[in-house]
Amino acid sequence: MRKMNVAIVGATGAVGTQMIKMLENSSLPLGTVKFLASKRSAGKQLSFKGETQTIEELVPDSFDQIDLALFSAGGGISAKFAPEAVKRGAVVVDNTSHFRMDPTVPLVVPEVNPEALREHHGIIANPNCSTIQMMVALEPIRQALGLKRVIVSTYQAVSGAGNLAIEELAQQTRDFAAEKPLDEWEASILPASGDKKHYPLAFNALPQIDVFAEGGYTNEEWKMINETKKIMGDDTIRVSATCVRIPVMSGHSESVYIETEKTATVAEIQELIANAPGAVLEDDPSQQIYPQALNSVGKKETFVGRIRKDPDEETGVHLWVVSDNLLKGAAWNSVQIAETMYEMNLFE
Ligand code: NAP
Ligand code: 3JM
Repeated sequence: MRKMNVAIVGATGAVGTQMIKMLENSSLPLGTVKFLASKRSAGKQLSFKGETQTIEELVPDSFDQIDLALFSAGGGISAKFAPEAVKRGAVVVDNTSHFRMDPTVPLVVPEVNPEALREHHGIIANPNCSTIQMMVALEPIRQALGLKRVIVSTYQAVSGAGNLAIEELAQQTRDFAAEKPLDEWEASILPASGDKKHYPLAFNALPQIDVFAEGGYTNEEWKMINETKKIMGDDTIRVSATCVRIPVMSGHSESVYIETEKTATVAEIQELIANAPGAVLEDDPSQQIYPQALNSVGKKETFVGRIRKDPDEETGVHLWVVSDNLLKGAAWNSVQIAETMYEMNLFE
């Protein structure tokens, strides 16, 4: 195929910055690469493959001659501009939640359901960061043993909430070090920028990610529940989630409890993970080996450990699942989707 012209929407963001790095190292045959953001960033410069590039303001005509558009600038921007990109002939990989549950839009983790890409109508949705890493860990178990039930609690890094949230935590941490009283710490973004109240994250744990919705669950929790069923193509899997933000910069951790159809030993489950694409087994309690958020940063894989049987439920298994939320959770999964589509000849 001829070279592919790519646009990155939200190129200055926490996700967009990592998209640029993933694209720099991608196997895709790149033509021009456009860096799009808001008017605030237009004219600023960044480096791509050692060359200086200028950021442009996002407008509908930004997508003329573009083959692939990677979106991560918020759901409202995707709602408005993804159809404009498709109209102009681009394939869109969208990182926001806007299109994820649309039945005409594939929701893809390449290790799990690459064949869904064949059904696309111009837009492919990248799942939520917390869903993606859980899918990498659970799909090999589902294939071998069947999956009846998932109960997950997350320990999510602040970088999943964007650059302003990262800066807010950094400032609160400096305030703590300077012994500033708690009531003088600034909190205007977290737990959810669109919500009424804001709380400090430094030295804290906030059991709210995104806003509250039906049944006392937050939107982030509903994303994990609904996306899991769609990606695994099975509405009968019982899923529940509790999503918690903790003061870690990058790397989401998850305590995942599952019930399978068939029983297996810990050693058998460890082998399934060790042989699974995109997963790395880090599980040796005798040597205190287990996945850690800090060690996951900058890596594309999902790390799995602490695998153990539930003491009371024969088919119950506990796992600890860690991945870089900005890479497999967002930028890498998106670029991997594009690379997979290229390999499947889905760019005409
Ligand atoms: P961020 O650090 O706040 O960056 C936001 C980006 O969007 C910036 O590049 C910003 O450009 C751009 N933007 C904002 N308003 C715009 C406008 N009116 N027109 C054009 N560009 C605009 O946020 P982030 O963490 O990178 O996340 C961005 C989005 O990605 C989120 O809103 C979310 O939907 C999605 N996301 C998905 C996952 C996932 O799990 N798959 C994870 C994190 C985020 P300026 O610098 O010019 O303001
Ligand atoms: C991760 O539209 C927005 O305000 C973005 C909110 C957001 C999302 C989302 O819902 O797209 C922030 C961080 C996500 C996500 O991946 O679901």
